[in-house]
Amino acid sequence: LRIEAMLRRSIDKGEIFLHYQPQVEIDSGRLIGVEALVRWQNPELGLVPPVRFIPLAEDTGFINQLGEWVLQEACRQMKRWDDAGLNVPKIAVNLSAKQFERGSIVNMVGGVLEETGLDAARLQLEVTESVIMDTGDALGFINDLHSIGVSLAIDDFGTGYSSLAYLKQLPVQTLKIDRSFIKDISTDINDEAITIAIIQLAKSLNLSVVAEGVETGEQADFLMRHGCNKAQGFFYSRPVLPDDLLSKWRD
Ligand code: G
Ligand code: G
Ligand code: MN
Ligand code: NA
Repeated sequence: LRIEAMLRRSIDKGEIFLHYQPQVEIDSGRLIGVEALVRWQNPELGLVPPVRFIPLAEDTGFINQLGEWVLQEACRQMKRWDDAGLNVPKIAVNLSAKQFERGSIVNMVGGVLEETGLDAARLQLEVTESVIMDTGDALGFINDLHSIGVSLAIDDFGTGYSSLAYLKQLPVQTLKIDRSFIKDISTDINDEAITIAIIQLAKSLNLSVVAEGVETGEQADFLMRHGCNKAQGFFYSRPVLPDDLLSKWRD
């Protein structure tokens, strides 16, 4: 309960900030985007991981405020990188199921884009399969988001359940292969088979595919050999602060 009260005040106290993890084109090593990942640094609690405070934020409704703050900050950061001469083509921001419940998600996203001036084509929203399958009228919400020009990625793909018929109908652009499949890609034949199947599925549905949790060059080679040329993971970079991205990627 006390942590809940602390979380409610976290934004105003300036305790919330974002890390950014690069997404890379495997063969060229080019930076193709970043994923924004929220952090909470509290004087008493220290650095609280999102797996601990996102569920709490969801249960208390604070996720709506937090989600809007994250999106605003992510869009503003794109402007700062632009001004500093770093080309970050695209930013991905995670959305939780609770943010779809109020029905005003499109207004929120549209409002933030207008206010920050970020081109909608440079914003990608990440949702999990369960967000899509469990949200009433997900198709409607996703169509609305698509109509204002933002793209959508399905996060943690392969760990939830989603209907392929549904997937075909949705204006989704990207599948992100969950890192649990990538982890043992060179030793576990089931993980290999699943990864190859997801890449093939993406190809046949004309979707882009990004592998998550790439930690080794062998994993990157495997992915490239099987037709996935986009990756995110510690092999390329951990999630970092904006200035670290600048110093590593600006030429
Ligand atoms: O960075 P990592 O520990 O950084 O993230 C753990 C989990 O928290 C991931 O599943 C990620 O999707 C989720 N997460 C990170 N940032 C956000 C955010 O801004 N909003 C939501 N809803 N989830 C987030
Ligand atoms: O669920 P989502 O994909 O949004 O989660 C992102 C999470 O994955 C973050 O917690 C991030 O720190 C973590 N992550 C990113 N790259 C790697 C990696 O290469 N290995 C591992 N183990 N975790 C990673
Ligand atoms: Mn994600
Ligand atoms: Na993921």
